[in-house]
Amino acid sequence: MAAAKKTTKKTTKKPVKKAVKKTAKTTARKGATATSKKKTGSSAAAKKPGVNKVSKKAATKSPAQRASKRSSDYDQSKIQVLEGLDAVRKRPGMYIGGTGTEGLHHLVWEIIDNAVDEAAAGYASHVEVLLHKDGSIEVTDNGRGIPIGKKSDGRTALEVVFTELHAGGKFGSGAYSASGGLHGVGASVVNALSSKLVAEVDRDGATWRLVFLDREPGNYLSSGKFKGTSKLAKVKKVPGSRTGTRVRFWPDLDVFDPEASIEYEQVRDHVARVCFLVPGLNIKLHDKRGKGRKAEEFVAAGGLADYVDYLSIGETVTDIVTIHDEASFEEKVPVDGKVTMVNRQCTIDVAVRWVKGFETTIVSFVNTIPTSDGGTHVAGFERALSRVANEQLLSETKKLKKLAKQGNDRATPNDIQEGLVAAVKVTFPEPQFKGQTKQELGTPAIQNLVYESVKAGVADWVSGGGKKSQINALREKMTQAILNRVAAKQQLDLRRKAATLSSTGMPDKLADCRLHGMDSELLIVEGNSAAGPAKQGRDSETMAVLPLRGKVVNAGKASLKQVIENTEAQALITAIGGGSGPDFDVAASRYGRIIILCDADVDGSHIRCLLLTLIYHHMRPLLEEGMVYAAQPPLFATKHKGEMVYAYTDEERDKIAKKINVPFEKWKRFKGLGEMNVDELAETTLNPATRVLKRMGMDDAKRAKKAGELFQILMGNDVATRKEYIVSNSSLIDHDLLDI
Ligand code: TSJ
Repeated sequence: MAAAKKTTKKTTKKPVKKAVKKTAKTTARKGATATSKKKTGSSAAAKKPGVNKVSKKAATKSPAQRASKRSSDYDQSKIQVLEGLDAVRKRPGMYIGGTGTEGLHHLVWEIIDNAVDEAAAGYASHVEVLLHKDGSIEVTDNGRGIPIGKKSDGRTALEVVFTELHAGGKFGSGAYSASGGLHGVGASVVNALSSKLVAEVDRDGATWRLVFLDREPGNYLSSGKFKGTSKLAKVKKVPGSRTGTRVRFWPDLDVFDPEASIEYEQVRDHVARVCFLVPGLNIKLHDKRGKGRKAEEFVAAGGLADYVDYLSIGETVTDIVTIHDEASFEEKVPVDGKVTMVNRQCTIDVAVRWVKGFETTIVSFVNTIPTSDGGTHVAGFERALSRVANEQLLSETKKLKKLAKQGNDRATPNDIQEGLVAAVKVTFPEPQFKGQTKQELGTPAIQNLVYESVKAGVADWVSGGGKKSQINALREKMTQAILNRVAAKQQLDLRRKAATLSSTGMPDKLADCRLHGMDSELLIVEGNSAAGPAKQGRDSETMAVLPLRGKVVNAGKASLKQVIENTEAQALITAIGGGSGPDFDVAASRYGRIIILCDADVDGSHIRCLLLTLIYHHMRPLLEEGMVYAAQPPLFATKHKGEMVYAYTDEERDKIAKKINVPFEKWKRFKGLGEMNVDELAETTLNPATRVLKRMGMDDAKRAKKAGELFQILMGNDVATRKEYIVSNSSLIDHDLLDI
């Protein structure tokens, strides 16, 4: 599911007082300040104490190369480690989505979320976030402290967490899940993109420190010089019971865009959201940059239900329904090149409510990680709602009966989710993420687990668990959503049709005249080829041209709806402007004459019949008032003494040919109006002084209607009927009806 999907949105709302406690007090600890020497330039390495000597020469070398030169501590494997981090620096976008503000925020979330994970696991109750004036970020928790015991290679977990890419994957379900097991990028990515990082752990009666300078682990000597080493520095003694982790990092200005910045509001939103995910967790946030802000403290007592309440705006339709379920699934995981099946435990937590508005808010999480692009858990959730809404809540709804007959009564996800406020959270180890910024859950098995849990939970609520009045209100809300959608679509279809009319309300293809009144004319012209010359040859003051392009509906046969929906009929009715049917107002007609201009062939007479039938059925007063004419284009033309001479029938041509003594070969035969040039058309059908028109009356129209039926038979695809008709009525076709 894309982030842009309808109105689903990220939780970027301001914390609500009810759910969030604030305090102005701040208790920033000073432990990290010993290493917080100010960075003054963008080329951080050159200006750092203790690095100056090396950095001038080795500026173009990788930290790994520098490290290998500088200290014998570093064996080949360590160089590889640092080169791994260099890969992150080469393509930061692959790990944090970019090097702008968003990417920078990713670093902050990574560190905060690791502390929050410790709290989610039940080991920490307080987290503190400090935004320092020097651009560094410091996060402290009171959890167990990242383990500091030496492993066989002399390195500590603390070092590994910050130097090994995806260390969490390697540690897997082991002890060090905080370093990446639950998270997208891992703390090593933060180190990779920082010029300096200071990690401190309170454990065993002391504060232990490891500094990473340009990703390389070590510590400052008392001289101020930096020494690369895996050995932790014992900073000071603390009470034996005190445990916790503190991480402060300086984003590398060589990596991030100059305009990238950490935005307080965003940090605050992140922190507020995280509080809802870990009930009871207390997070203090203090921005010391700029003029300085008062510290804010966030605590949320409840879980997702509190969150949904916090997100609910306006009057509610239902209470909050919560679902908690546990399930397991199998997953194929590659372990040392071999694919093994592992069993995963998964908990599913959902809180839903509907409010009276129309917006949809679905927030989703995997463990404590927000999945702003949704994913398989959200897909399962939405599918379950669709299922319960359609199969249970809305079935047999009276107001939907009519739509049900058209098979149009199903609620779409949009109908169901109008006014929905929901939080969906799944908790399980090693989730897979998809998408550019890895904010979409990909683990496939999750979809069905969530689907089943939510289906059962919501079904229970609908069939007894919930208040009757609320369930009825929800049914009514969704029913209205469906009805509104269907009505809106019809409206849209109508408007789309109207859009084919120009802004004046007239059909686009109408070439109107400037003056309207008894002396104006509408020329209905068959086909495009004749429309051009007609437009050119007309007197545009009083003559309008409406070309017909598509099929004209047979108004003698069609339903009113079919007529209304016929583009050509619509164009004609609109152009004439007197309305249609019993309401037709002849006085409102925009033209004094309606002139049908069709070819003198079978197709032409068919179209003329259809037009007459249409007028007969829907604008009859035009016929009654004698306002409808058929143009009589000539069939033959010839030149005599520099003037055109026209003939309208074979007989007429023969007569004239004799009289003016022009042989047959010198006559031109028009197969259609389109074959005439502008002057010919103007003279024969447009110029009132020279053209021949035939007035159409009611009788003509009635005959046309009959002829229309005949044409239907002649031109329709019912071959048997057609054959029979032609055999038994051949005389009628030739002489009577066709000659309209
Ligand atoms: F992101 C991070 F790694 F840099 C980081 C981690 C940053 C911050 C501010 C805190 C933490 C963090 C990690 N806090 N708490 C922990 N906990 C552990 O790493 C930990 C401690 C003990 C055990 C154990 O099994 O004894 C296991 C873990 C994962």
